[in-house]
Amino acid sequence: MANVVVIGAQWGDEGKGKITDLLSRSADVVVRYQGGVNAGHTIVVDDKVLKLHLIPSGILYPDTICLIGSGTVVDPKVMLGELDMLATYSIDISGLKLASTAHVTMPYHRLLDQAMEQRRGDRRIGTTGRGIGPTYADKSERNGIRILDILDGDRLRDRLAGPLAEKNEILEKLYGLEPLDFETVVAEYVGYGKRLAPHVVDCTRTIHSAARARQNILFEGAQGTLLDLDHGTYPYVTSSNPVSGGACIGAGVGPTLIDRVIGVAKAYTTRVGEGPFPTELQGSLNDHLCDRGGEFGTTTGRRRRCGWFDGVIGRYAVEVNGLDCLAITKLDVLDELDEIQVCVAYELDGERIEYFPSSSEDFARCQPIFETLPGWQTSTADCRSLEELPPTAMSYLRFLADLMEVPIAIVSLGANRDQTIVVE
Ligand code: 2SA
Ligand code: MG
Repeated sequence: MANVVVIGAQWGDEGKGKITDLLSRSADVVVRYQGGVNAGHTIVVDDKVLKLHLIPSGILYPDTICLIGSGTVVDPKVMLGELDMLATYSIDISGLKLASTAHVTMPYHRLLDQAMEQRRGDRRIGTTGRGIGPTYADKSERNGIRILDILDGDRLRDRLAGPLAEKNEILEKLYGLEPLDFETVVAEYVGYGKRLAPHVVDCTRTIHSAARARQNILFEGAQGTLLDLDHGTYPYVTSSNPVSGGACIGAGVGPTLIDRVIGVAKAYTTRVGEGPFPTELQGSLNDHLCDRGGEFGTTTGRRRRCGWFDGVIGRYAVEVNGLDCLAITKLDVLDELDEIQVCVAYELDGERIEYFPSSSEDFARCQPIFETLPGWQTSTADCRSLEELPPTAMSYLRFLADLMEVPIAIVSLGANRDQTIVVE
């Protein structure tokens, strides 16, 4: 399998969890390289539905090392909750490794994320409220607390004193919130550190010793391309780099280590949170996709906005990630429709454009130009090969592949592991 990066080609929730679960079978190491507990993947194994936010889905394979990389931000309380949940299913967690250099989401990050959102009013971003932005901001400002800092009480006291005093002032004066007690925070986080310590490793050394042993490494992106801090619909983005290049930074590898990049896209589009979304549907079609696709956030339970497949952002995702191929998920959600639309270009101020505009204001004015394709109105849930798919469903897939000029390598037709077609 070699070294593979799996990324979301849309706004997140493309079904990456299922695809990485599939690929994890042949991976020796699975690495998360960005994001934190804002992510959420749902994995269905037999009749068990597991919801994970931080821990890679590869944890289900006992011999796989799962590394939460340096570029992630870690809320230790949530992470320990996930470990406890996995323990109740008797899943072996000894392969779980956590980068000592990952940044820690502290209680003030969560409070600030929520307070800042409230203050933004109708300019809010629609964050998950999990403290992601403030944690990354502190990292950039060099005020962050890293995993290695919570492994030692004295070290944490030393690192935390300045930032906590400053945060308390902001919480109190700007937002009218209660300040946090220094010793209480220290005790709580040192406690988390103690429990996490057996999993803590040096991120780059772990990866490179696997690479030297020619093990297969799977880099698992969270969120999606259009939520990328640099390349997404700024400011309606997350605070990390979900694009494939983020794997190099967040894991500490050079681009030459990566052999293949797989983009995951839904057969339609969803977005959760605020920000422009040209192909968004209103009314009954939106409701149909949402209900049929179970489009509710794994982390916040928020209803996802639904729309048609957008080939313009698809092509953009192919370029910024250097995609070799695509996995198309949730094709079965379209089963009942008599007609399906695909956005092939935008109209911006009376002009046809085929590229993703860099300004969110321009993007918000883009009107989708659709092509209409026939639906198949047959269940695809039990199809196990391309030949078994209705010809109109095949034509739909071919249309998407031609539009984005990359082959489709995987088609997913439901949440279960076996509802998958791998194109040879
Ligand atoms: P944040 O919390 O600072 O990262 O939010 C900034 C924007 O990024 C979006 N975002 C997401 N979009 C889709 N899925 C995500 N994960 C969860 C899921 C979300 C949930 O799997 O469903 O449960 O609500 C995710 N995480 C961040 C977010 O909506 C903002 O637009
Ligand atoms: Mg998700």
